[in-house]
Amino acid sequence: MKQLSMIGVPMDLGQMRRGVDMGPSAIRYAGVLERLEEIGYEVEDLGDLPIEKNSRLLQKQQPDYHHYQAVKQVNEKLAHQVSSIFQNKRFPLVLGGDHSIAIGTIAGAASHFQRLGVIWLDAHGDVNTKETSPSGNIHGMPLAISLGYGDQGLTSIYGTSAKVRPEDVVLIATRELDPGEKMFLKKHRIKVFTMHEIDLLGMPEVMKQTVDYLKHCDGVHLSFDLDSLDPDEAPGVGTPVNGGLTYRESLIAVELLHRENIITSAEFVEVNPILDERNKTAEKTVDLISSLLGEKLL
Ligand code: B3U
Ligand code: MN
Ligand code: MN
Repeated sequence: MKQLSMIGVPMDLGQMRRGVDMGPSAIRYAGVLERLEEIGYEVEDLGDLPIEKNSRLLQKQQPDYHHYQAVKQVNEKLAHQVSSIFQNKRFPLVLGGDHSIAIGTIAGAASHFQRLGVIWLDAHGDVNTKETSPSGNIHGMPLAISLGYGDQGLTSIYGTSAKVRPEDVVLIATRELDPGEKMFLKKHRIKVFTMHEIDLLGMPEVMKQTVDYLKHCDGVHLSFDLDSLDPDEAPGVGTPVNGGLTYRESLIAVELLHRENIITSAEFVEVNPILDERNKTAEKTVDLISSLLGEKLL
């Protein structure tokens, strides 16, 4: 039997909009456990990581990195948890929370592979550093941090410096990059399939090239930001950007990843029930998780 451990990270301190802390609840409520059991998984739900929060803490902000200490502490705990899930030979599924939690997930996962590949499905690049960030929001920085760029307290979580190499990363569905992020992606020659490439090539070809590009990696983490979908399809996200993936495009992407059997850990982030319509973004998230893990239409 396939074994999976699910952990919720109700983190909303990596950005300034409240509500994304309810993402794990919304995804559970949409039936993730039942769907995974139906496919044949033995699912362990580890519950939610505790996140210390009070009104004072929410007021206190550091201009360069909002809620720095809280984000750092949670990611340290998350990295340990993800690592022990691997030690127990189970598949780690992390439910966000904002995208700052990728710092911990990737750090925990990277410690179990020689070369961890990362597929980053997102409207954004999330490769800001404090020098380039327009917001000071850490959810716009996790990929840079995993690559070893940014604050040393964050890059050194669960193992010193870089967790992944630039040539082992693929961004997909990108359509809103800050000027400094464009420079970063070009400088490090990171593979990016923007919406332009997806329109031109089609998602099946993009996934084929992605799998081929990462074939030398011994593990691949999928970091799925729900704002990669078009806001018409997934309105319940903190920073919606027009011109995104259709629901069908996002599904074929994860279905093909399942067929190739390369994903060794996954996280689904930025679901914000406050901004959603009748939990439809969380319901689509559950469809995506189930398809990634092997659910079939027939
Ligand atoms: N790039 C901007 C906006 C942003 C990043 N990630 C999301 N929004 N979801 C920033 O603040 O870094
Ligand atoms: Mn993101
Ligand atoms: Mn995003």
